[in-house]
Amino acid sequence: MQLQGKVAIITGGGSGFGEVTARLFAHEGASVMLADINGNAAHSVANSIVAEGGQAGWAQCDVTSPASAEAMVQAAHSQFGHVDILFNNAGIEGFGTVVTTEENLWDRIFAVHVRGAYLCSKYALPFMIASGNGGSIINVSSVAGLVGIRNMTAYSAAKGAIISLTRSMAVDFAPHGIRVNCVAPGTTMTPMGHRLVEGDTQEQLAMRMSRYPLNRFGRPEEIANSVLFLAADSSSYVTGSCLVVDGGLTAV
Ligand code: 1HS
Repeated sequence: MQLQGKVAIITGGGSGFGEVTARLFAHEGASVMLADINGNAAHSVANSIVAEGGQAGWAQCDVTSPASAEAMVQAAHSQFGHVDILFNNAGIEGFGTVVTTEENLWDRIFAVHVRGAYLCSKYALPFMIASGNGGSIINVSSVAGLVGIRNMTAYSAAKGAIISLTRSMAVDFAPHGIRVNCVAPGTTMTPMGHRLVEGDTQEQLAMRMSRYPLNRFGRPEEIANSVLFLAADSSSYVTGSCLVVDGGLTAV
């Protein structure tokens, strides 16, 4: 039980990385607060974790709204008594070059990924600091934040910003024993990954797959295991890092 007695907030907890990570965290002994803009999805994952003997709560939350992010963090603290781990996982995809990306899509992508991680951290950190027990924040970057991925300019720029945000937060909160890291996955078979792949022609899919030396896309559990490592004490000397979980894409 690597997270026994810990309280973890997971944004985007209703599906994808968030759902799979929440189930793993609960299995490792954490109480999990599932936050999602789709409240029904968060509720249903929380119910299923509780039915399996875990501890879970849920909140409908728009991470781009200060009031919504603050209320969600407060709810986690009220329900479970402390906040130890924050997985800033909420994210959306979007496509286009700088020429073809609509301004509202650009703003929405930055709002969900960057403003969302900023706001949830802003409201969770005071609880972590007050506890005196340190904490762990895990953000989600992407291979798109490290190398150029065609036609995903806003997404790539936001995922690059997440790496800088991670380093900056790591430096600011290290004195409180709070570690901040990010993961950088490649295409993974979540609902988002399926949408990416399903939009491909056969030729595009072959080209996408050919970038992965391990010759397959990621499984959500493989990302969740990396997030667990960063959340748990096994990574006690790791902060400000970006753990690349990409089947070798960025090694080529
Ligand atoms: C969406 C996810 O963050 C990965 S970006 C797409 C990378 S690739 O599979 O098209 O090379």
